[in-house]
Order: sequence, then structure tokens, then C-alpha cells
Amino acid sequence: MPASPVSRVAATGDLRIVGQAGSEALVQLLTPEGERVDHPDYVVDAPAERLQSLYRDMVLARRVDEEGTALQRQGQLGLWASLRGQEAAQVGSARALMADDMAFPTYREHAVVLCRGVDAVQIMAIFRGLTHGGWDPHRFGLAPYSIVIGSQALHAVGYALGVQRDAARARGPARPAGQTTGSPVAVAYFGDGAASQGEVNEAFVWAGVYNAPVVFFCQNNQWAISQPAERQTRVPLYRRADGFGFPGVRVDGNDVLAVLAVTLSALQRARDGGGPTLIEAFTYRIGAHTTADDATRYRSLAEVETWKLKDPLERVKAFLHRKQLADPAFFEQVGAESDALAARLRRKCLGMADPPALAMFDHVYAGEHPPLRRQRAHLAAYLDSSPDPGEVPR
Ligand SMILES: Cc1ncc(C[n+]2csc(CCOP(=O)(O)OP(=O)(O)O)c2C)c(N)n1
Ligand SMILES: [Mg+2]
Repeated sequence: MPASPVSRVAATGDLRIVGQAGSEALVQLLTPEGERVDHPDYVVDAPAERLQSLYRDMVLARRVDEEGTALQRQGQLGLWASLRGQEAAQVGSARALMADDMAFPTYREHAVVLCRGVDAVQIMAIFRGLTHGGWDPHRFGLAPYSIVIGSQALHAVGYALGVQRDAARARGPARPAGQTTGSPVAVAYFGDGAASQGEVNEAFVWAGVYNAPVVFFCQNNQWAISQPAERQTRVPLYRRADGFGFPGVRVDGNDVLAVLAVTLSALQRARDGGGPTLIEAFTYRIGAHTTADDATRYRSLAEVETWKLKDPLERVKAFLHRKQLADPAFFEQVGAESDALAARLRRKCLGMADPPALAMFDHVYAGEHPPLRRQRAHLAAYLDSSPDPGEVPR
């Protein structure tokens, strides 16, 4: 298929994208050793500032993740789902998005959240159990986290179909169905395990049949809690797209440049009315599933150590060093920024006030209804009567 053009890609920076999704091999532009390699379908011309900025995003995301893990261990958060190892997959894809695109994350997309402009403090508030959502989805072009595996793939397709219909209505009935040039795109993030869910497969059906402007971004981090990826599929995940009638591409998920290039291309395709793409970002979950999991019970240390050698941050750092695209002052400045962010996060997190217990009933339904009213009244009466509000009501 022809190269994806033009205007929206140009608007995202000095990246030159050639080619299309559908390549058989793993797309890689930066090796684990930090060497630039060519790919016949994806050519990226990334200036120093853009590489520095991607590196900075990944450093800050990793730091937020480290603080999240530490705060959970100190009893300040109820749970934390680590993104360690997946920084390139998340930053590369999120930095390809335009402001009016809409991302639908799982519970692990902290770097995506940061790239969309949300304060990391809001992520902490979620894992501290203080908010139902954490941010305004419309303002940030980012749906709330979804714990229900795979559900957000259907949400993304529903949103994409809405975008498609809005565009069709705005432009008049003469437009061919699926023609959405320049329109926003929905991006569904999900994992290798979620790829087995009915919702994800139903989302593929709808997206394929209606040519929806959606990108399915699967982070194959090799594990779904304790289930290895080979228990989810007999073919590489990206090839599942064939059966639904749209292209699939497997990208080195630890290579931020390759992820950026592949995602930009898929987004452009969707904007041009070309329909969905499945991107499989081949990566690895370095940490446990969450702080409630002990990964040493089901996987070997050797496997983890092998993947650590493919660290997404180190390869960009090595490239920046080797090509003298960043001086020591840059790395010092990023380090200082990361320290300041961590200190602010800790201070803000520890200072968060508990919401009133009755606030748990707010915003659960669009409107009030009798059972909800009864439950709220029951809890209110209990709280009034009990000397110890921490006690579970019977
Ligand atoms: C519908 C549903 N079923 C089961 C679970 C429990 N669960 C939470 S995470 C998870 C594994 C998800 O694995 P994957 O999609 O690979 O994402 P990862 O956690 O590796 O990022 C499961 C089964 C859930 N949250 N929702
Ligand atoms: Mg997984």
C-alpha cells in the first residue's frame, strides 16, 4: 500500500513516515545496543530535540512508577500496577497522538496518562482509592482507567463509530462510508491476556466491518498475571488482525522510535478513512503484575534478566551519547527534574485528604434511584451510630 501522507504527520514534528502496517517482521529502528537500523517500511528522521524529549518522557514515567511502588510498600497506596519495561511502548504510542484523539487505557498506562498532560498526582489518587476516575476524559482525550479486562476496546470502537458518524453528518451523505480524513482517532490499549477476551474480539469485528477510525494497541508484555503469552494464542498476536480484515504489525515495544513511527502510520491510515490497525508492541513486564503479585512463583529470573538487557531507556541514552545528540548537562537536568517530580508526588500523596465515606455513592449512576438512596441512608445511619466507623456494618 502507498506511504501514509502528510498533513497530520507533518504537524507532529520532523518525522518522515514511509510505509504501512502489515509488515511480517518485527519493526525495529533502534537496537538494544542503541544502534540505528533501517526498516524498509518505516523511515524516521528524528531530530535531537525529539529524541531528548522522548527520553525525558520515559525517565519521568519510570520515576512515577518507582514512586508508586514505594508508596504502596509504605502503605500509602492500596495497590500499584508497574509499567516498568513498557515505557517505550507507552510513550512512543502516546506521543503519536493528536490532542483531539481519544485514548482508552487499561490500568497500567501511566506513561500514556502523563503524555496526555494529566498530573501524576491524579494517578496516585486512583491507587489511593480517593477517586472514581482521576481526570476529565474530554479535557485530556483520555478515558478513565479500566480494570475490566478488554472492556475499553469496545468503548474505543464505539467512540470511533461516533466520530465516523459525526464526520459523515458534517460532510453530507455523499461521502463514502468510513471517510474520516482529518478526524480524531480512538486508540484502545490492552494486553496480551486481554486479546483472549470476547470484548476485544467483538471490538475487532465491529471495527473491521465498519472500517472504524481506531488503532488497537496491544502491549504484549509476555504475561497475563501468571499466564504466559503462548497460552493466549497459537499465532503471533498481530496476525489475528488478518482474520478480521485489517492490517496487523508487530513492533519492538522497547524501541520508542519504532513505536512512534508505527503508531503515526496507523493513526494516519485511520484518519484517511483506511480503517483500523492492530499494533502488537512486543515488550516485557519487568515487574510483578501488581504489588499484590509475586512473579518469582511462575517465571525465571533468567528470563527477566534477558529482557533487562533490552531496556527501552538505555538504548536511547546510548544513541544520544554515541551521536553526541545530548550533553551531560541534559542528563543531569532530566535527573533533577525526575527528583523534583518524585518529591512533589510524595508530598502531595501523603497530604491527600480522605473523602467523606458517603461520597462513594456520588457519580456511580447518572441519576439517583431508590436502592442507591437506601444504601446511602443505611451507611449514613451506621456512621452516625458507630463509635468506630472503620468497623464493617452488618
Ligand atoms: C473481565 C476480567 N477478568 C479478569 C480480571 C482479572 N485480571 C486482572 S489483570 C488480568 C490479566 C491481564 O493481562 P494482560 O491483558 O496481558 O495485561 P497486563 O496486566 O499484562 O498488562 C486479569 C485476568 C479482570 N480484571 N477483568
Ligand atoms: Mg500482559
